[in-house]
Amino acid sequence: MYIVFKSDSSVTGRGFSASLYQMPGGCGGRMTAPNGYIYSPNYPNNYNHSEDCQWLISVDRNHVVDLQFLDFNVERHINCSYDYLAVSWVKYFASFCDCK
Ligand SMILES: [Ca+2]
Repeated sequence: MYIVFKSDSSVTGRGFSASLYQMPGGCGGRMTAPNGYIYSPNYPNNYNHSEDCQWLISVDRNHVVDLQFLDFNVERHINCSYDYLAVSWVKYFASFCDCK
């Protein structure tokens, strides 16, 4: 699983926290993080402008990753063009932002 967090050059938010656990199921990859947490920089204080953070989560064969957001607060934008968290897993890709 590849996770990217980016912010642009203006307006920041608290960022995010998320828990990670590997669970039976899925296939491929190598285990480097059985469980734990990831945070945006400076969390729970605001992250900085122009952040570019990347996490690579590898798990054991026959395991998948359970990623659960505990908090999520980034600059709001209707098209996620400013600050966002992107998650990719083989053919799966998801992008998270505040587009309310
Ligand atoms: Ca921003």
